[in-house]
Amino acid sequence: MDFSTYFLMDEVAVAQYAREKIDKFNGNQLSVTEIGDGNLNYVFRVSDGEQSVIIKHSGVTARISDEFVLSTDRTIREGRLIEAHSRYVPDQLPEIISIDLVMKCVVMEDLKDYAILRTALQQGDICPHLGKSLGHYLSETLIRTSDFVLPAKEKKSLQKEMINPELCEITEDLVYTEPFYNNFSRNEISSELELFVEKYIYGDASLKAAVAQAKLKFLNKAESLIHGDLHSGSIFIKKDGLKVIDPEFGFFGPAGYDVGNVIAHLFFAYANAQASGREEQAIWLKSVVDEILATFREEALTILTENTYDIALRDTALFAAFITEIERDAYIVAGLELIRRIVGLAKVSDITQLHAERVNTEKKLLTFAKFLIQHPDKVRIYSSLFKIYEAGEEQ
Ligand code: SR1
Ligand code: MG
Repeated sequence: MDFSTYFLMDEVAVAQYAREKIDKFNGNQLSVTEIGDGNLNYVFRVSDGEQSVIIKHSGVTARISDEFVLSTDRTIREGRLIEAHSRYVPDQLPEIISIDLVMKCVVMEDLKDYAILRTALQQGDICPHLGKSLGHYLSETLIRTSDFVLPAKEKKSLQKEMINPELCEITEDLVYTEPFYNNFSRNEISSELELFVEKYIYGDASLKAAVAQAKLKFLNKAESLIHGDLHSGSIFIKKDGLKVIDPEFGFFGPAGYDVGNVIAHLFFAYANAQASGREEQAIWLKSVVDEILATFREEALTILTENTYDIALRDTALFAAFITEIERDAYIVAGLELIRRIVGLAKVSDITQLHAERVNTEKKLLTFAKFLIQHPDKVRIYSSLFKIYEAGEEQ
């Protein structure tokens, strides 16, 4: 096989690639398994029985559907983004071993000692460090890549490298547009949910007006280098740490996008725990969301206070306003993410695996999501986001 021209590799090709290109395998006998469960790319685990690596590789269309035709460079960008974020949180990202510009693949550390957060949560796991670890990841990656800390020219040069129009377009369509209109074929709801969605989502003009404002922000606000798809399948955990993977949707966008995504997926996990009778875990999940937000706020303020390099931006009131605005954006994004995963393409198993409780859970989450999108400024009246969720009605 010739690896000097791009082709879409299968397991056999990846084995030969690894034998030829990865020093530590040195021509050894290798086993290769495709283990990806994402929507876009292929993920191969390569092992010689003792050591293993992950090879992430992209095709010319998305794995989920050929209707998404995408540049294979997305994997290169993803590798570079992991390297960029690794400057701040090296322990919370996989080590990048090599990036192949021709074969459009990234060789990285195999996180075999870690579990996927979504799977672990569905199995009932409790992971005490989760809130602090995620708050730390979010503050380090989002605040240190903002204009306060990253020198303007450096930020603009990284922005050029991280520009991501194709995958941003997927987000613009799937998160900010399609779930709010009944004429998109990629939306899919059960017949029991139809009337509710027709009336309260497709039929709500003021909701659409709030979403329009949020979409404009996503299109315009080049605030921080964001992950862009921070759901519980992109987070790997173990007893004493976590690693964040898969930032293929990353670009310089609104910092609140990542914070809001994490919150939404913890609500999915909470709803799953509640519907499945895992009360202790549900109580713990509430504290995780509070801890993420508290840690984010505290660490963001410290980073801004200690590292704002531009004298003209060194203003305590500005720091506080900046963080408050990120939180506000995050509430709105959490609402959008909840709606798009219930109404639009790319559902989450936390919800699809529910049976009798599914429709009521979906309605409750949709009602909560609408509140977040339409009334982000009212959130601070409540001691916790869960109080709003539990209230269960439009406020
Ligand atoms: C076509 S990709 C569908 C979704 O999967 C990813 O997880 C992103 O959230 C994207 O919107
Ligand atoms: Mg992904």
